[in-house]
Amino acid sequence: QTDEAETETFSVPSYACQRRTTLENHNTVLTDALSLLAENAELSEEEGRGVAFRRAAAVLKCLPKVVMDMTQLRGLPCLGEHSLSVIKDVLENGASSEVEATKNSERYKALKILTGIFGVGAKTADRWFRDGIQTLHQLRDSGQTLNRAQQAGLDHYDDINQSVTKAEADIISEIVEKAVVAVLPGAQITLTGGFRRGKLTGHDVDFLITHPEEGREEGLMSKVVSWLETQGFLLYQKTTRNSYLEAKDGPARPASNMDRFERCLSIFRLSKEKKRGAELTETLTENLKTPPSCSSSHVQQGGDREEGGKPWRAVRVDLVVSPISQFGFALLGWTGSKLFERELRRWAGREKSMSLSSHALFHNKQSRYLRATTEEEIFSYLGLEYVKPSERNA
Ligand code: TTP
Ligand code: MN
Ligand code: MN
Ligand code: MN
Repeated sequence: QTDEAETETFSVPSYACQRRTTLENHNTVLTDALSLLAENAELSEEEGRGVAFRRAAAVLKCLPKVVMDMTQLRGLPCLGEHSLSVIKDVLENGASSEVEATKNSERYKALKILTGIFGVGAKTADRWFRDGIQTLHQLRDSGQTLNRAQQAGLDHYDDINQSVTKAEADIISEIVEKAVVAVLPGAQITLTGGFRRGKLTGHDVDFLITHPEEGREEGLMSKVVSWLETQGFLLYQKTTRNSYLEAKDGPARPASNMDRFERCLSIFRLSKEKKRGAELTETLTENLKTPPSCSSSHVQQGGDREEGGKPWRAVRVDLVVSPISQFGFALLGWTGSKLFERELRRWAGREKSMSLSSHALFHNKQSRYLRATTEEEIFSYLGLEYVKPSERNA
C-alpha cells in the first residue's frame, strides 16, 4: 500500500437515503461497537443519542473499504465527538472500553433479556429492572402481571429469540399467500422488511397485503386471521384496525412514525417439517395433531432443539393491509431499514418541505398530496435517486 492509499478519504452524502448501503459491510467491528451503544441508548430511552450512534454506524456501513486510520474519516458526516472517540478506541486498542463496560453491565444484560420478550419495551424492562428483576426466572417468580402479548412472548421466548431464516420466511410466505387467496381471490401479498432488503435472517417476517381494486381490501385482515386461526397456524395475534383518515391525519401529523394501517402482530406456529412441495399439507396435519404448548422450554431445558423437541417453532410475523391507492407508500415505509425510513422522512421535511408517511406524501407549501403508485415515483418527487431495497440497509 502506498502512502496515498493509506490516507485515502471517503466522500459520503449526509442523509442515509442519498446513499446505497448494501449488506456488504467492511467495518463490522466498528459498526457493531456503535450499534451496541445505540441499542443501549434506546434501552435507556435516550432516543437522540440512539439516533446519533445509528447515523454514525450507517456512515461506516457504506464505506467501500476497511477503515484503518482516523485520518480516513476526515470530512465524513454524522460522526460526532463521541462516536469518533469510540472508533479511535477500537482502531487503537482493538476494542472500545465504553462498549465493553456497557456490554458487561448488569443493567444492559438485564434489559437485553427482558426486552427480548415480545411485548416488552424499554419502559417496562426498566421498571422491572428497578424492581430487582434481571432474569426470566426472577420475572416468573415476581408475580408481575403480564399482558397477553408478554405472556405469549415469555412462553415462546427461545423460539422468538432465534433468528428466522429466509427458508422459513418462504414457507410462511406460502402459508400467508394461501390464506389471503382463500379469503379474497385476487388479493396480493408482498414480503417486506429485512427479507425484502435481501437479508438472509431476520427477527420476524413482514408482509404487506393489498388488492388491485380499491376498497376490496376492507375487512380482509380479520378474514385472513380467522383462516390462519382455524388452520392452527397462530399461537398469538393482535389485530389493530385501520385508523387512517387522510384529511385528519395526513399532513397534520407528520411527526408520527407509526402508521395507521390495519395490522396484525402475530406469532406463527411453523412446522419444522421441511419437505418442499408437501410442507403446506404436512404443516396443516401436523398443526391439527399437536396443540400448541404454553410453556417455554427456556427454563426447563434451555432450548427448542430439533432432536427430541417439539416438531414446530414459534415465529414472529407482521401482517399489514393497505389499500392499493397507498401501496407505494406502504411498501416504501415497511421495507426499512428503520434508519433509512427515518432519514427519508427527515430529508422530505428538512430539504423538500414535504411530509412523508407510509400512507402519503404531502407538499407543505403547495398544500397538496403528491400521488404515486410506485416507490420510484416517490423517490423522484423527493428529488432522490432511486435506491433499491437491497441498498437500503443503512
Ligand atoms: P422490523 O420488522 O422491525 O425490522 P426489519 O424487518 O428491518 O429487520 P428484522 O430482520 O430485524 O425484522 O420493521 C420492518 C419495517 O417496518 C421497518 O422499516 C420499520 C417498519 N415499520 C414499523 O415497524 N412500524 C410502523 O408503524 C411502520 C410504519 C413501519
Ligand atoms: Mn466492496
Ligand atoms: Mn422484520
Ligand atoms: Mn416487523
